[in-house]
Amino acid sequence: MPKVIEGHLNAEGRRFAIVAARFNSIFADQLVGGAVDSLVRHGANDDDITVVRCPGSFELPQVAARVADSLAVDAIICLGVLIRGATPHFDYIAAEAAKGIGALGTEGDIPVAFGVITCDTLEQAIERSGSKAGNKGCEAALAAIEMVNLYHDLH
Ligand code: RBF
Repeated sequence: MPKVIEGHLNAEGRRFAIVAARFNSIFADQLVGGAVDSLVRHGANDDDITVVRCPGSFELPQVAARVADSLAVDAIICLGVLIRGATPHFDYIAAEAAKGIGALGTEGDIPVAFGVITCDTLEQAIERSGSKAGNKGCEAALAAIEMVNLYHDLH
């Protein structure tokens, strides 16, 4: 049998920051609720979860970088909702968010989860923020829990 190293899903005693964009807040708030619920149901303490709000998904990497420097947390969960409009703006913001959040996770010491949904339609946003396609905030929180434990085991 090969040796397998993988993080488990126990969030007990871990500290998390959720950095969430306010844009498209009907959906963004649902992602925040899903992420908090997921963390608490996996053992995290309410007091160990800090939610930081920023204007839009473009700002997520900027804020998350400062959160990584200033708050003593084990992982950061970035949440945002991008809905495609008539202009290419969506693509610029999505690229900046993905690149910046990815770089922070690669270059920093703690895992940074990418819970930004990129939707072509309002219906897709509804589906991904707590209906047919689940809640992507929940899924990002699970990824963060797993990564915290994985990094712990890899030490
Ligand atoms: N932020 C989002 O999180 N989701 C969006 O769908 C979104 N669409 C935008 C569309 C336009 C035309 C503009 C100007 C901004 C949009 N933003 C969106 C906000 C963006 O992430 C950022 O907060 C602002 O550009 C200010 O830096």
